[in-house]
Amino acid sequence: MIKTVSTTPYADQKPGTSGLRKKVPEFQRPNYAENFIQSIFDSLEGYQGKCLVIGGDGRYYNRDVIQKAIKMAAANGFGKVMVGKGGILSTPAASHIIRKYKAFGGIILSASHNPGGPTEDFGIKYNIGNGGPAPEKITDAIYERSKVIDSYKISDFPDINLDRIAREDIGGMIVSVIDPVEDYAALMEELFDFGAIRNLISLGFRLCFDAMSAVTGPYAKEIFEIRLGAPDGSVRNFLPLPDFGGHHPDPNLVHCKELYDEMMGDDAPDFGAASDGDGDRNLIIGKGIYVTPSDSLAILAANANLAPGYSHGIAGIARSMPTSGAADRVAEKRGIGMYETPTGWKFFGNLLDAGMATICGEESSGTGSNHVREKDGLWAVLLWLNILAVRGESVVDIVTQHWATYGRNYYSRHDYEGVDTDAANGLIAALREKLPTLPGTKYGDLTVSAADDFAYHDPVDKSVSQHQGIRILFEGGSRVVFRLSGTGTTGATLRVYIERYEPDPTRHNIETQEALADLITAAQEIADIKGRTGRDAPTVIT
Ligand code: VG1
Ligand code: CO
Repeated sequence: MIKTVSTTPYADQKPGTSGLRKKVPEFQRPNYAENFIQSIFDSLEGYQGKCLVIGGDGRYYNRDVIQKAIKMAAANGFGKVMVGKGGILSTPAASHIIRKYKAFGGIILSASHNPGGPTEDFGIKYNIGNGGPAPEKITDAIYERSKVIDSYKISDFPDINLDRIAREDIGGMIVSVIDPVEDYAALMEELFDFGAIRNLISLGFRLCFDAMSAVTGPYAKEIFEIRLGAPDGSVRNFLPLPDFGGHHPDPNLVHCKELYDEMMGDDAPDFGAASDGDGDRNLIIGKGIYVTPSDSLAILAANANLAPGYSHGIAGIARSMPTSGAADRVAEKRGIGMYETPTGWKFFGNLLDAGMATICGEESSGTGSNHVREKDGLWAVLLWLNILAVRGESVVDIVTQHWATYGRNYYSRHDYEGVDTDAANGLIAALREKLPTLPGTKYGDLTVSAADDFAYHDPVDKSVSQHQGIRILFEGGSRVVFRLSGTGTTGATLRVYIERYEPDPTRHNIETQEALADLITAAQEIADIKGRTGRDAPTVIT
């Protein structure tokens, strides 16, 4: 039976960079999740009788919201729900399932790299029929709806058993509990030369993948150990846990310090990698070398033709604005398109759909291609392995040769987490005000050549997205970028992105923070970070 439940709106359901993210206790407020899910449905048209994909990263509260979402989908008239066994679907796998089965859309339950548990983070995101995150037009509509919603619809059938693969008809709607790994693993086999990678591994190449007790565990076990023959134990922390074992499932040098230390040690494996809570990010570390995500994007784009799925070359590259310009040099040399978008994967969807970009990336450890419409952690790892298998060289050799050919973009991001929200907003507002006066100003030996507030004009649907980050460019091509995070749940996070281009190969071995030291000082001065936030130093440096 369908019930219509009356509700009162919440004022804080504005989706951020990647869906709505809040602390679990906030999501547990009466009707909080229901309001948001109904607001999603109310913002869509034409889904009657169609299929909705539902899955999440296995974090605390995942199963509860999945049950609610299934019952609400039934009450709202969907004809079918496909849900991953155990409530599990990595973000890229969900994107693939939506595309493969031509679903109307999907609901992904994740707060990605944010910690999980009863007092930690949870999130809900809607993806459209192309498999990608809903564009701003839809997320804006969801937010508007959430501010006035007064009822939601839910069916009162008992909870679905999520722990076995089955297909049931429930009050006229089909619920199909599917294997979360199978379709995704098959797609990876189509794109990459598993034979070559298997051969590399059989010759003694050692790889180590840390699933961080998050969603990629079952995928990585199946792909690396079973299909590619890596020895048992190559995949670590492979069991998805509701609290990720108490860690942040964020594959950066802070939260993957153990792996990093091991990769820098004497007996290091040849290749180390990790992914985040929902499986869309990647960390790549070669023996003795960390590969920055911006460099990784450029190197993957330059070598993608070595993998069967990209053997005909790539049409273009897209990167988020704060991502370094390393990929631009590859695009320039190849004579292919290069696109600069705001932060967040939703901005790549149109370029991918239009065939303008094939490979996309973000400095925040996100890389992906037109195989799905999300960034994809395991995809990036597999493309690296495919390249390593074909070239027969080490990661460090491939990276240094890339720099020698294209020059090196020294790059770092400094995050100031948990800053007072008003202080952070004030800092950005003050910068914005200062923009017209900055060109020509000197900071040490650096002279500002241009400064603006990045606005994106989507070449496909012509939509415009304003205020996507403050860019300050210096003479000679270096730059710093300031923006506030749209995924955090406590206070504000100020992100400062710092970049310098160095063409001279004899200057490619400087320690990154040292190579960027004058820009770091300039950034602190221009934004008066200490004066406005009280912080002497960033919380996280990547
Ligand atoms: C961050 C990253 C951004 C990424 C987003 C979602 O956003 O900077 O590049 O797309 O997270 O990734 P923000 O607004 O906090 O800077 V995930 O893996 O959290 O879905
Ligand atoms: Co993620």
